[in-house]
Amino acid sequence: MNHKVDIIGASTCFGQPKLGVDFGPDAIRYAGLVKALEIQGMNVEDKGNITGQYKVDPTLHSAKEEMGLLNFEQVKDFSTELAEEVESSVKLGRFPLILGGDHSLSIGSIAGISPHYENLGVIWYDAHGDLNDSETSPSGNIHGMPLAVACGVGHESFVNLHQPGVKVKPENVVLIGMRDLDVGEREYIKENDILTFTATDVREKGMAGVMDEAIAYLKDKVDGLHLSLDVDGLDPLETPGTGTPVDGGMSLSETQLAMRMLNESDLVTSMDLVEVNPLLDEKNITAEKAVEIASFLFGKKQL
Ligand code: NNH
Ligand code: MN
Ligand code: MN
Ligand code: MN
Repeated sequence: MNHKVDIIGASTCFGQPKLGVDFGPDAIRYAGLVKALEIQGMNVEDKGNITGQYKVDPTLHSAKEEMGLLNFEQVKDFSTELAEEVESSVKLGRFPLILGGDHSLSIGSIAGISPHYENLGVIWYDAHGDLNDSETSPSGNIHGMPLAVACGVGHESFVNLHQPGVKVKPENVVLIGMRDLDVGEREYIKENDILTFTATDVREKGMAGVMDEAIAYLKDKVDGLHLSLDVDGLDPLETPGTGTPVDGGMSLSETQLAMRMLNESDLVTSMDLVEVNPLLDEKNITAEKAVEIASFLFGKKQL
């Protein structure tokens, strides 16, 4: 595991309609992220927040649509700025830990990371596939699309953001925790044969079994591994402070186990920790669990 960690706050809410997820990065900081990682021996640098040039207007609830994409301009601008920041972190040999913010930020984070790898792997830990495009999306919310974009599907200015071309091959993707997939996403997963573990697969095989399979599948073919963890992958009883909760999710202890196994695999080179919305939370417990999850990825153990 890279010991040099850059914390990059991705303070955006334009990928979905609920205000407050842009405060996620600061909520995670207030829950003690920097200290928690320093205790694990990490050299941590907090790079502050990326905001993009567009200001959030809390009185304005109607998002502007462009070709079925809500807040298209804002997401494009934000992602471009984030990709630059993430790329400079990777270039310095540091581990970018990107705090969200809604999941549309992964358009930018993956665009900044992938040029530095021949074969970037991605683990998408989420209730959702985030594999929609403007045609399959039931909502027009771009936070349901970033993995499709990374795989080369979607609006060309997203697909070619920061660097032209496909950022991640579908055969290098593993989905974990899926339980709310849209019709078009299911088709995409089948057509591209994406290794997928639903929430009930986790129940059936156990998290250890799932992570063994995921790590074995990725380890010999990828030269970098990006973990994109949406806190709605966990059960809403664990992480209520998120915009689109789905029952039947992972527990904190299953997630800790997954993180411990990833730590031991030594494969992970970057991470998004997203969809923490303190305005929907109860006493910041979702941010506290986000800190716990990151701590386990960086080596925290219970004994
Ligand atoms: N699949 C739905 C959509 O595309 C919901 C996406 N919401 C998420 N994704 N939180 O992780 O609108
Ligand atoms: Mn989700
Ligand atoms: Mn570049
Ligand atoms: Mn997501």
